[in-house]
Amino acid sequence: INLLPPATRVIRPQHQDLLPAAFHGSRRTCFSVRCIKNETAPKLSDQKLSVRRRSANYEPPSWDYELLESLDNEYTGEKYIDMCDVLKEQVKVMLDEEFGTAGSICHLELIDDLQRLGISYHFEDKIRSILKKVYDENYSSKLIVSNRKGLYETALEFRLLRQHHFHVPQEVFDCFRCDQMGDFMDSLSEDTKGLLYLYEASFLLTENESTLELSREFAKKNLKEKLEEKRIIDPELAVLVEHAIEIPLHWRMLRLEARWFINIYEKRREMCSAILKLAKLDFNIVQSTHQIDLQYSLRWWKSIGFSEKIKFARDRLVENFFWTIGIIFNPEHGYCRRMIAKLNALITTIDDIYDVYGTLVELELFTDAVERWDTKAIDQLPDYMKICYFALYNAVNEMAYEALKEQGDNIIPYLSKAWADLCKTYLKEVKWYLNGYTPTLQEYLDNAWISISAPVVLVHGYFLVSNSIKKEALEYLLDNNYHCIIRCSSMLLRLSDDLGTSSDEMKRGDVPKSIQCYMKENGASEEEARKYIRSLISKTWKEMNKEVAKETPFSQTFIGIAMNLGRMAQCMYQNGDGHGHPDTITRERILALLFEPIQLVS
Ligand code: 0FV
Ligand code: MN
Ligand code: MN
Ligand code: MN
Ligand code: MN
Repeated sequence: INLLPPATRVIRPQHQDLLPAAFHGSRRTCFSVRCIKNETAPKLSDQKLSVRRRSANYEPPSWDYELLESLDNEYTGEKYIDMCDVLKEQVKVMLDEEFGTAGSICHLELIDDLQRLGISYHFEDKIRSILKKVYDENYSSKLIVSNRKGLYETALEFRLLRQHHFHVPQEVFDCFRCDQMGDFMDSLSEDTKGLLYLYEASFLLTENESTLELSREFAKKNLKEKLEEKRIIDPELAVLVEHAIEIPLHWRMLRLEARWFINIYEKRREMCSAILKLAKLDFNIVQSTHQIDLQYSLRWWKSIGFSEKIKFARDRLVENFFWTIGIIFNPEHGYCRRMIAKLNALITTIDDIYDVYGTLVELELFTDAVERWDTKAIDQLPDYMKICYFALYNAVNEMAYEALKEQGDNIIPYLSKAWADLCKTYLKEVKWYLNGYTPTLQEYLDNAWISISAPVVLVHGYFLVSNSIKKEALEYLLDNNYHCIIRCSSMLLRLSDDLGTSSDEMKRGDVPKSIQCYMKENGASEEEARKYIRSLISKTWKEMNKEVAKETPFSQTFIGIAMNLGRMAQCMYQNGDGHGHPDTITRERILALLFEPIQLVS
C-alpha cells in the first residue's frame, strides 16, 4: 500500500547512505562485530572465537511461571456454565421482545451494551438478523428516507450497522450540517451525548468520506473543550467521553474494553441486573479457559528450553499469550490461541536473533534454511540456531499435520512461505543496518509490514480457525503479496510498534524505523514524525474499514483476527514497549484480564 502523499516522495541523493557503517562513528563496534559480508566468510568455529555479540539487556520475565502453572480456577466448573445458560435465555427473550420494532432506540442500546460488555458473541446470529432488518427497512433502496432522528440515535444506528459491515451512507449526517453541506450546526455543541456517539461513529469511516472526517474533528473539538472546562455534569457521560478521546471504541482491544465497561454499567441507575450478572460470570468463565490455554503454552515453552539455550532473547511467554487474547478471545478458539502463542514466542526469539545477536553469515544461513524448510539444512547452523530452527520446524509442521488430519490439505507450502518471507525481510533490515543505510519511508514500509511478522501470524491464523480450507481463500491469502486485509493489519502493527519501540532500538543500534526514515527524508523533528506516523495509522484504518466491508471468501472470525491484531498493537504500544519492557500498566492489564476474576457481588 502506498501510504505516502505524493509530495513526500522525493528523490534524494543516496550515496551518503551507502557508505559502510564504519563511517558512521557511533556504529563502529557493531559494524566490526557483525559485518563480515565483504570479507571471506570465516568458518563457524573461527567465528565463535572472535565474535563479540551485542545484547539488548532484556529483563528476565516478570511472571513466576511455576506459580502460573499451578493456578486453579473455580470458574471452570459446570455450575457457572449452567448459571450462564439461564441468563443467556433471558437476554435472548429481551432481544426477541423488541424484534417487532427492530431498530427502536432501546433495541439498539441493548445491542450496544451487549457488545461493550463482551457478551454479544453469544447472540451473534440474532443481532445480525436484527441489524439486517434495520438496514433493509431504512437503507436498502437507494432513496434515503429523510432522517427524522436525533444525532445520538442516528450515530448509534450508523455505528452498529457499520460494525456489522452494513454500508450506511455518510449522508445520514447531512441533516445536521448547515445547508446540508457546510459545518455542523452550532446548536449541536450542547448535545454532549450526541457528539460522543458521532465521534465514535466517525471512526467507521473509509477513504474520502469527508462528512465523517468533519464529524470527527467537530465532535473532538467540542468534547475536548467540555472536558477541559468540566462542563459534563453526568458522571458516566464524562467518563465515557474521556475514554473515547483517549482511544476510540473502534480501535480498542475487546477484552479490556469489556472489563472496563462492566464497571461503568454496574453504576448505571437503569442497568439490567441479569445482563450485568451474565457479563461478570461470562468474563470469569472466559478467563478460566484462557488460563488453561496459557498453562498449555507455558508447558510447551518450558519443553523447548529456549530460556536456557537462547538466553539473549526475550523470554515473554505471558506477554506473547496476552497478544492472543487480544486477537481472539472466544472460549471455543483455544486451539488457535495456543498455537498463536507459540508463533509469537518463536517470532519474538527469532526477531532478537536477527536484530541483536546473530552475525550476518549466520543469518544468511538461517534464512536459507527456512526457505528450504528441510531438516537437512540444520547441519549448517550454529548450535543456538539449530535449537531454534528445530523448534520452529516442529511447531509449524505440527499445525500443518493437524490441518492435514482434519481437512486433508497439505498447508506446509503456505506456512513455510510466510516464514521465508519474514526471514528475508529481517535479513534486508540487517543489511541496511550494517551498511548504515536509511531507506525512504516508503522503501522501509514496503519491507517493514512483513518484518513485523503479522503476515506469518495471520496466514497461520487463517488455517487455525478454518473448518474447511477454501481454494479461493488461499489465492486471496497469498496472491498479489498477501490480501489487503492482511497488509492493513500488518501495517497497524508495524506503525504502532515503531511508535513504541524505536527509541530503545535506536539506542541499542538497529535499522532506522519509520519515524527515523521520515525525519531524515523530510528534515522533520521527532514529534512531527510521530504525528505523521499516527496519521498513517488513521489512514490504514480507513482502508481496513473499506476492505472488511467487501465480499471476501474469509470468515468473519478471520476478519476479526486481522482487525483485532491492529487493535492489540495499539494497546500494547500505547505507553511504550509493552511487549519487550512490560510497564506497570501492561502488567496490570494482564493481571486484570488473565488472573483476577471479577467479584460477583459488590
Ligand atoms: C516485535 O518486537 C515483537 F516481538 C512483536 C511484534 C511481538 C510478537 C507478537 C506478535 C507477532 C503478535 P520488535 O519491536 O523488536 O520488532 P521489530 O520488527 O521492530 O524488530
Ligand atoms: Mn526487534
Ligand atoms: Mn526486527
Ligand atoms: Mn486495498
Ligand atoms: Mn520494534
